[in-house]
Amino acid sequence: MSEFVDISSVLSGQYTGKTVQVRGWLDNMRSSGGIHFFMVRDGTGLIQCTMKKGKVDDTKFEEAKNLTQESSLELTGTVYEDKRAPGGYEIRVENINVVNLAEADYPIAKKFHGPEFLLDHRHLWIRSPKMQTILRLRSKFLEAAREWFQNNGFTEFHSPTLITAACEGGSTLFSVKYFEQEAYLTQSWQLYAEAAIASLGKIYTVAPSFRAEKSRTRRHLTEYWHLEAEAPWCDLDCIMMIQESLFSHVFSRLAEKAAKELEMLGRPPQELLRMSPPFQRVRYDEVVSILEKKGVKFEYGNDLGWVEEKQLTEEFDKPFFVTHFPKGIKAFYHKPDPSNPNVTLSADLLAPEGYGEITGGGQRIHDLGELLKRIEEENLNPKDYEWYIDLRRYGSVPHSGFGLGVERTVAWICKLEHIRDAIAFPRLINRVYP
Ligand code: NSS
Repeated sequence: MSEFVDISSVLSGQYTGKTVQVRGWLDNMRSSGGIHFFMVRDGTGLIQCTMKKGKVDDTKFEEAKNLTQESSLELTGTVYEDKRAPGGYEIRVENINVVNLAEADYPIAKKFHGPEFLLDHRHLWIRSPKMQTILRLRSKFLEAAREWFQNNGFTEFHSPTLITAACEGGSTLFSVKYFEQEAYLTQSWQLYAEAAIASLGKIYTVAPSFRAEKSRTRRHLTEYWHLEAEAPWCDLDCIMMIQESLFSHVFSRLAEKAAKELEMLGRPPQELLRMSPPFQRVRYDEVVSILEKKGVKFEYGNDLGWVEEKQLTEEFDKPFFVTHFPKGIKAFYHKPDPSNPNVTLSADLLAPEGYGEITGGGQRIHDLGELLKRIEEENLNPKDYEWYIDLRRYGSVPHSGFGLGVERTVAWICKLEHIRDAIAFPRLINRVYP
């Protein structure tokens, strides 16, 4: 056991009056009237530490004058409750050990920097209070989601990243030289998940997906984290209800466990709770009429883009499902609606406030003949999908699934302007560094 304690536990008051050791990074420092004031952060919290001349060794007091922002330190001192200190507690330092004296020219000075500069210095910018808050909220979001899956009988399953056939159409595949063969980076776990449900039943994953998106938008990454689920014996309605139950759990957990982070990001927890399910279901053809009424130029049969989704979300104050997309704009595996085979049993979940699509999914084709027909209609090579087709030969059952874009969802929850801030090291059309 380490003799060091977390700053968060000091801020909780449990060490008041006691001597503790903390370690972390110097967020900033000032000196006045024979006292140095250090703000020290350790990833769990930020605390004021004061060092008074005469209370520490004189040379240490003098040396501390030269401490630089981001220096890493070990401090020993006594905890006092002090209303003047940010957070209400301070550590009065008795001893200091400088582990690494940071170079004086910390690139991220406390002044305005443009977005490209901050992206170039992302390795340092992730230390900023805003990035810390978002990354912590992202972690709590995934923790809550995993908890829901575990509580509801889903098994975590892992599918390969290197694959040979497109799931979501070939246009956004990244190709990789795989020895003498061409392979691709996966766009979704889905085809493999459909195989695994006959082994494990209900399953989920959280894994990176890759899309060679040529579009430079506020909601596209080329590498993003995909939370996906697949369930046998489940139809379109069932997969929408699964998502409602998942969001309901996540919202209440975040309101309970991440209230501070949500407040800091300008999203009061009550606002999340107010957006809890049920989520309205709106058919694609109704969407076309809504857009028409709003005077948005949109033709039946086109996919919803950023512009249309933004307009549409103005009509709703909670997430809502858009269902029954036409066959032509959905991947080959979507099950055509038996009552109107021109549309599919599909559902995308759109977030309000201009954010738009955060999940996509629906019911899959489970009939062999129907799948072969769709593969042919889409001009795909059945050879590329042989093993996937096989699943319809041996114990095929009705089944459904969905994929949730983690960054899109976090960006919406955190009210971010751009998806890049929902991930530590974003991969964008023009950026794979740092
Ligand atoms: O293409 S999707 O709509 N659907 C699938 O990939 C299905 N195979 C998932 C499934 O049923 N298992 O992508 C799902 C979600 C989508 O709603 C977005 O939230 C997110 O994945 N997504 C992205 N996020 C960030 N950047 C990009 N480029 C991106 N593309 C999709």
